[in-house]
Amino acid sequence: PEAKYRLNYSAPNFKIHTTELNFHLDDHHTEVLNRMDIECLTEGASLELDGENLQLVALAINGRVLSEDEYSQTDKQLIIPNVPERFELVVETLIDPAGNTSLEGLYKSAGTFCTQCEAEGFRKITYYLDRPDVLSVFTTTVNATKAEHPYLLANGNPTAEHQSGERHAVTWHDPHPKPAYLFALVAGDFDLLEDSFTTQENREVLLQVFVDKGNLPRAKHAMASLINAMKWDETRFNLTYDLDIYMIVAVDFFNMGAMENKGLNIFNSKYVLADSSTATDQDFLNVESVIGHEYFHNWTGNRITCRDWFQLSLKEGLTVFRDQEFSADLGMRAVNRIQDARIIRTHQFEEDAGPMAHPIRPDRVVEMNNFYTVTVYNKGAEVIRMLHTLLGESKFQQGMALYVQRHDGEAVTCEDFVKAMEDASGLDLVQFRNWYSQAGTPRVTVTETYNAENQTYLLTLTQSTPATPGQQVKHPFHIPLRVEFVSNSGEPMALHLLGADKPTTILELREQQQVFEFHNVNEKPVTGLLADFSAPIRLEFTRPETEYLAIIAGGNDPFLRWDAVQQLYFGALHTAVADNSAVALTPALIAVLQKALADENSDPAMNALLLQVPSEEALSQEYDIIPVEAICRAVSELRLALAKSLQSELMQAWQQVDLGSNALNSSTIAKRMLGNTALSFLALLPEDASIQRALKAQFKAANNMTLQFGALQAAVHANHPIASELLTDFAGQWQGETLVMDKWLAAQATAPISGTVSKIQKLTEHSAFNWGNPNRIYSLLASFTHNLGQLHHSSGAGYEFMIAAIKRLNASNPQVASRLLSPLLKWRRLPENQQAMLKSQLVSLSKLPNLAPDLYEKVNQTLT
Ligand code: BAL
Ligand code: ZN
Repeated sequence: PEAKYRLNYSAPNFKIHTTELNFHLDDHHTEVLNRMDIECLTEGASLELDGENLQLVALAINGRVLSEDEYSQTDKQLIIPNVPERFELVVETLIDPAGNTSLEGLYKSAGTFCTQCEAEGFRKITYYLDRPDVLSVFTTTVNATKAEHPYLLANGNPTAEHQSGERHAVTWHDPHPKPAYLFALVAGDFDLLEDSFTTQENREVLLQVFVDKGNLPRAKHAMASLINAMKWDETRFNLTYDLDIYMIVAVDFFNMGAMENKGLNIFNSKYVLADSSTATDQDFLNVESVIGHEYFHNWTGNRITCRDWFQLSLKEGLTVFRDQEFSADLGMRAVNRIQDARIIRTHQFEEDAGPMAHPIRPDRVVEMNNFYTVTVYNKGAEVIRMLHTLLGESKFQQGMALYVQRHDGEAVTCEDFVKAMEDASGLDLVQFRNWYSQAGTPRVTVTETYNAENQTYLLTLTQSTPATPGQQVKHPFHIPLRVEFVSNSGEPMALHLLGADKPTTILELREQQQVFEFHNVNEKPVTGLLADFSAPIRLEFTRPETEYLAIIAGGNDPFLRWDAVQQLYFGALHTAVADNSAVALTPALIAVLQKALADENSDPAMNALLLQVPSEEALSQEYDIIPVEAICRAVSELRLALAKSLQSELMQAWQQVDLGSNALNSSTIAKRMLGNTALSFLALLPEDASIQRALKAQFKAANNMTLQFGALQAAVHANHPIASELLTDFAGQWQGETLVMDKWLAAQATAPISGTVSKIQKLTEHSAFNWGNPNRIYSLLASFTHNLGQLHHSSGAGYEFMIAAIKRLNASNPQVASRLLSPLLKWRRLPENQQAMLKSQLVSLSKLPNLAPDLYEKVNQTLT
């Protein structure tokens, strides 16, 4: 497979004005008739259409069938050398949707025909210019048997219907020119939930959510979330929906979370279906966030799309930022912010430290599917958030308005977005652009000097970014650091930078080393840096426990207070790992947690987050060579130490949860969060009979999955004596409910207990598992790849099992296989024994005949 380079972009030689598609659906022999109105933009250019796994039936230009010597074919292209200036091209192909296990292009699974075209799936449907900068007006006719496929859907508005014997057909027209990756088609039988939304322009939009038969009640939350998203985008971004109909279809077999096809979103059912007996609070929040995300793409992605796939973060980073703000405005802003920061620190920093490190706008790609990453998405959102921090909400919205005004209907670049922000705000964002071009996690180190006599306080910040593959030298970033100050006794302090008349809240670090000078400072401040996690950086600021305690006591920013506790945990863990000693918690830290738990005015959700000690994976990011066993020992000791020290407070917190209530609002969600966290610690104390009763009582609160699953997971992860009983009961109750059984699989795959590998091996034979369904694979196998201790078990069994699974999936679904491979790319950071075993597994994978480009790219990158 060959790499493509961002700098080699050249504009398309052809424009496809209109695309008329006619599908005669059949399980193994679907006929696709594709009629295009094409204009040649570059004289003499040959027409090179993309196409994969297609059987060409006929080809005609302006009604004349082409003979075989007038075109040529490879396994990836159809080339027609001599074409007129403007012409009609008709391509007829045959495809096999039921045999398409890659779930890319048009496929049939569980009785439903559906499509997934982003990034390059449309070429598996018909020959086309499958690139995001070719925009065309699509008209689609879907023809299928009526009994099995009463609903025939495509993008835009329905314009005609036909009946003919056992078959019927519906024609759809989408007036908005779009690239092929936004094309969608669905044919199947569903239950349908309908509602409507009146836009701020007073247009009525029909809203439809299609779900599997019998699931209608589980679609209500998705519909409510869609209405909330439409309203929010009008209020906060002044962006209004533009078609008469908006459809969401939930399907059970889907590689991604969801897809923003114009007017016809196709969703993984996991992000649509939710009721309190089968979905956890987190599932409800995820549905809201993903429904919002896909809806927000209508402007940031669909109306304004990407010029080429290197620009993916143009739409994804921005849309993740928008969905984060949506969830924050509707729910728990501080909790969300901390969870988002945790994703960056755990998973994005890992990507930056590995062989596939890439900037949010990559420069080189072999398989585009490999770049739907936490870097492009989540770090991309952090980059947008930094712009928001530098510009402020009002200027940022002016920048958005200018971006939309300039580029509506176009396929553009990240540069176009930054330019709009720059022009609207008047800020100089030249250096800021390094965030788009440079990979890696910047480290910022801090030193401080207080001069009591002059009452000056100097804060010296130094930045450096480690080399990443292909980028040895890094230039300084423009880093906004939100800052707040407290006194040693925990009182808020206002500090002024030299010459400033307003108290300082943001420091802009631009130099490799920069000194910030504050005047009239009457005592040495305790500086809270990186408030709200204002930049995706590592902060290295060595300070005594007393300073963290001051921030916890008097800090205003929830992220900083949470992070202060995290830093104390990290400190205890580092010492235990370095000295090979038992984890020691200081009395002051225990007192902080006791006080928070006893405080009736504290937010239970924030308390839950304070109690969540760093995961093994999070701690591993702190080491160049990961001492796997020491990390796992230390984290488990820390959990046990907290359970013992806080037992009575944890029991009290648990007792605050109303086991009989299903109410879904921030306050009840927060209490259940804390209750479940408390129970997960208490379960570590198996000899206490009251804890066993608590686990059973909560498990039986069976109308609420948050509670039931919380009890199950607590018992399983603690290896509590009642774990196997609860697992059996849970499976008995939920057999056949695939999304619920996914949780059952995941709880076992993530258990930090020995023997996990052989258990998972057995579970692949359980009826709840299915090698053909991405959700089952993610629940069991992808979850396992985040189980640091068991994946990297010194026996090597974890590696053997995972590489065998990846080899098995190579042919059937390489996109899913490739996702499983990422956590195995860090072999160079493992202790010698594991390093050798994992490397030899990776080498054997690299030699697999017909290795898919998705896997080839990663394995090649990590071994060379
Ligand atoms: N565009 C792929 C799915 C998503 O990010 O919305
Ligand atoms: Zn997206």
